[in-house]
Amino acid sequence: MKATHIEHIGIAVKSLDEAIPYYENVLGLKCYNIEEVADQKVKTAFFQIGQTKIELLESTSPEGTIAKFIEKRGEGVHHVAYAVEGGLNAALTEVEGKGIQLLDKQGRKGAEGLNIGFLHPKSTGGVLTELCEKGN
Ligand code: CMX
Repeated sequence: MKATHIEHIGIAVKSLDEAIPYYENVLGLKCYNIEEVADQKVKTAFFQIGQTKIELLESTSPEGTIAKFIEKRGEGVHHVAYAVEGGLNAALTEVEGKGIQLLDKQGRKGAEGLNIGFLHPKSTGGVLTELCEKGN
């Protein structure tokens, strides 16, 4: 398995409407996509910067992962997503074999048509880590 680049950085925010102006008016980026991922209970906003994206994450439910994260730790960086080559499911199997705890045994559909799989922050030095590949 080889990670090729940082595909995106996920940032938990209370409100997309309140967060987006900082990225557009201060950093000069452009929000090019807003997308809801129903099964993750999030609404996402994307900005491209080089090869990498910034993904803002707003919870659509008080029970959602992002709402719980903000309640416990406040707004801020939530996860780092690495693009992998050689197949996502193969990568997940390989890292599990190296003792990393998987949150997804198999890739599943995420925002922007990506196939994604999460690794538990307790086994990755405290950083919630996502592996991803372009979907078919
Ligand atoms: N980064 C680092 N550590 C985190 C974390 C994060 N994003 N979220 C939780 N933790 C820590 C907690 O602080 C806690 O640490 P302590 O035991 O030291 O207090 C530990 O992980 C377990 O946390 P928890 O609150 O008991 O467990 P949760 O029910 O909050 O689940 C996690 C945490 C990572 C397993 C869960 O958030 C998960 O499965 N995430 C993957 C899916 C996801 O994040 N979806 C939203 C984004 C979707 C998208 O990008 O489209």
